Amino acid sequence: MHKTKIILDIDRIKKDFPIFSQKINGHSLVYLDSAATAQKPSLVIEETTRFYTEYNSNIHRGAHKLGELATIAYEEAHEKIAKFLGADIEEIIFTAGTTESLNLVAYSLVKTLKQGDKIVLTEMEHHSNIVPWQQLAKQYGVNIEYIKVKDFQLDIEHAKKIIDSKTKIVSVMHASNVLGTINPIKELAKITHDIGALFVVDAAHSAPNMKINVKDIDCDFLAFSGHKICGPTGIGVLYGKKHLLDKMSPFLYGGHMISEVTLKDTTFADVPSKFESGTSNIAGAIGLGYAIDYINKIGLENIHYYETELAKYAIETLKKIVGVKIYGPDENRTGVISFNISGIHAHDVATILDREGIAIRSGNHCAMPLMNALGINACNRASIYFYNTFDDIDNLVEAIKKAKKIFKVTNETSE
Ligand code: C6P
Repeated sequence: MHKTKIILDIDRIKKDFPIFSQKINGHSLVYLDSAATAQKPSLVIEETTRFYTEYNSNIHRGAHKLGELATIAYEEAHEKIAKFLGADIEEIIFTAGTTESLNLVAYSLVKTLKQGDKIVLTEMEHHSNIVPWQQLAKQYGVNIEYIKVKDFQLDIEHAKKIIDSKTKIVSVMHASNVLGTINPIKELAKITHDIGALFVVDAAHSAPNMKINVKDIDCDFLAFSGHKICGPTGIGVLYGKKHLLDKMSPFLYGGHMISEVTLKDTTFADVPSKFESGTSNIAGAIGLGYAIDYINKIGLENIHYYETELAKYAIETLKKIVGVKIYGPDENRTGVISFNISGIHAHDVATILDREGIAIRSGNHCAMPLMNALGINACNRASIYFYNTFDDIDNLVEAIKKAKKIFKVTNETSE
């Protein structure tokens, strides 16, 4: 019997997700890969389908009824996201996902920097918060420094040292998609603003798992993806402070983002349209709006609490298996648990678990610099969301024991 205050009716919640009604390799699906992408509730699937079946139309263009309905639904989605983040509606830009949001910020900001200026990132970033900055920094003669990771946390003393008068942008993930670590984002925002630089937050892994308020964090920009928060793929969000977005030049040029076009020149629309060029992912935005409704109904505080309890149980149980090494803090974390089993390659572990109907991710998790800092090439990652159960963790543990038997890894094996 697991000792926890049950605050969510998981049996009922699970019924909202059609994917759980099928068998995978003859087993009930144990989905522990939500950090890669979360499952979708019927509400999101049905509302996305309803857009296509009942009012599919382009937005902000046609004067006809369908166009009006689609525009209203799309703008409602903007509004839902704004409320979700504690932002104003003009501060919310729909993108294809976190990757595009971070590219947009990087392209628009780095070209305003001078040779010798500095951007500060961290060793634990996802590639999408490293590669755009790195490639642009090369082009504009800008330097990049990385805050070090120590004991699965950001080394704040190191951050204070490298965020200096040359620093113009600091971009940091709120929560790690590998370690689960929740970074001290408000403290970092303050350190950054004290020297007059801009603070960007990659919230891809925090927005699905904990309550966020952009005003409270006092970030200048914040990005997240729809698919990690039960929404569709191919839709994401960039929040930016209005006065900063107003000053920034567009990222993509074309239809919708203009005010006036002549053969000589173009003036641009106001935000957010200035950054939403072409035909948007209308169905995706509407679906994301409904995903946010669904998450709000369950409550992010409840989700975070329940996930933390499950993660605590998983860590305690996994630690009892000889040869299992966990990469991540015990506390102040989200529900991703990265680990290796001595003597078995991560990909082999994931393959054996799959045979048991258990989905986890193995590899570098789009965080090669972090893998280097940890001294490994790859690891397994079980990522928990609110539809997981204590039984899912027990199944994971049993399957890991089975993998050890298959690979004849004895209990005497040292790490
Ligand atoms: N991480 C994972 O398995 P996109 O792919 O653009 O939706 O999100 C990129 C991204 C950026 N930052 C963080 C912290 C993320 O977790 C992700 C997505 C997935 O960890 C897929 S690579």
